[in-house]
Amino acid sequence: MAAPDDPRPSAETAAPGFPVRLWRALERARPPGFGRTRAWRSPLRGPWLTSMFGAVLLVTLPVVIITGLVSFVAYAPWFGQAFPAHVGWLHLPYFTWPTRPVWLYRLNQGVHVGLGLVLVPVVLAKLWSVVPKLFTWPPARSIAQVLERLSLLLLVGGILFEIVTGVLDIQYWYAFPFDFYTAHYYGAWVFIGAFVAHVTIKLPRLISALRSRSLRRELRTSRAQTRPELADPDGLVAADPAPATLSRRGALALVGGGSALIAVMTAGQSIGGAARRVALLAPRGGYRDTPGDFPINHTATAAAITATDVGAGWRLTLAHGGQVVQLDRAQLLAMAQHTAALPIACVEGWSTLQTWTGVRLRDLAALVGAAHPASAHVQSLQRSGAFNQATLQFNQVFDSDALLALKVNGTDLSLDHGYPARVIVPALPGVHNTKWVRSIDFRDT
Ligand SMILES: Nc1nc2c(c(=O)[nH]1)N[C@H]1C(S)=C(S)[C@@H](COP(=O)(O)O)O[C@H]1N2
Ligand SMILES: [Mo]
Repeated sequence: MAAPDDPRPSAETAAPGFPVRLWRALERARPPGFGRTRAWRSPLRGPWLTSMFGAVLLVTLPVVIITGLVSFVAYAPWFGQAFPAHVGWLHLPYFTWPTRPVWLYRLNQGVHVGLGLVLVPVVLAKLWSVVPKLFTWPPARSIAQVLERLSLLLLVGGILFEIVTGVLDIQYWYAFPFDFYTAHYYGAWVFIGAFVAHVTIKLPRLISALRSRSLRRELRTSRAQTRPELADPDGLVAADPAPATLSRRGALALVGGGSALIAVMTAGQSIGGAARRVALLAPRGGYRDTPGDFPINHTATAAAITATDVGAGWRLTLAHGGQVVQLDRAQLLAMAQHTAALPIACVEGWSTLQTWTGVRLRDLAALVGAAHPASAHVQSLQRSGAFNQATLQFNQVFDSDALLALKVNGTDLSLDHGYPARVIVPALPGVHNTKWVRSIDFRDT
């Protein structure tokens, strides 16, 4: 029996009113390892340390959440081209995705993926700091606690699911039998719900716990001087703490160092330049970012584009209502050429800034008398896959830097980058910059 003045919950006490029979049945069903509060002995565990990690996540996770949901809107889901295509009311309010600043999507996606990865050590540290609570037994002593633990299951399960599906996607390892985007999207909403509930319940506790110790003092406390926090009603502090093998300062440095290392090893995929060379964790990190060597996402071989597809017989078909115009590459090169430095920014977080030359999309629209089209549907020569077509908004067609690119960095497009012609539009999500373009249909409605 725990001493009556011991506020720590233990397996031996049940809340008043808890059915004794049920409690005994639960005791008999106790799985090995559960309910052994004395098995968790780190003297670092306590509300202050948990709240430090919690505070970092409280400030940063909303940024990951918002950029993720914004990315969905950037795909222009009203054209039925977002993943997943139909989400009902489960999205941010729609707005026309702007074309300026040109780095908008690059920044959004770099932050979503980069910050998401950088926070993994913090998430793991926070889980470590509360792990004894996952093993308490009986699993709940009251209805309120059942609900709380259920929300924690969604919270912990939700974030781990988002991390795993996110990482597997950017590493191109489709290890699961369901659609990544659909799972990641709905998983996000499960997590968001649990996150909001958790913050609402825990915020006062977080504030009081942060006030219980001084960060400045902790940063000056050595391992030898490290003592457990005061016993807390949540039972985070070890009942039988072992001597410290690490100071709190050391624990914070370990987690911060892990995050910094991930930052160094991934940021280069979004920033480019010399940083890309040390972006060893990023699958699109190996490129030198020189004119002839910047990331290729899907090769011509993978897209089954053949030499005859893009040979002398290639024609670009422009359509608007009943009007149809066909142009070969020489005719496109004879039109007014425009050059713009624009990024390709993939949903997976990597991006690259290159200098593109080609014909303005609005000049192509004019050829078929499309003065004010609502949208433009671009179709690739590529026969299969989900990325072989895209619908552009009006502003994405009429921006002065919106191009059907024929060249990049002064030379003809390579086959892998979309020869004979590809779309490049400012701030457009990478996936909609269709390569190996076959036709553009300007639509008035
Ligand atoms: N036809 C076609 N266009 C495509 C793709 C594709 O698979 N097929 N991939 C898209 C994606 S997801 C991105 S991020 C960019 C990458 O362009 P890059 O390979 O030239 O870097 O092209 C886009 N255009
Ligand atoms: Mo992409």
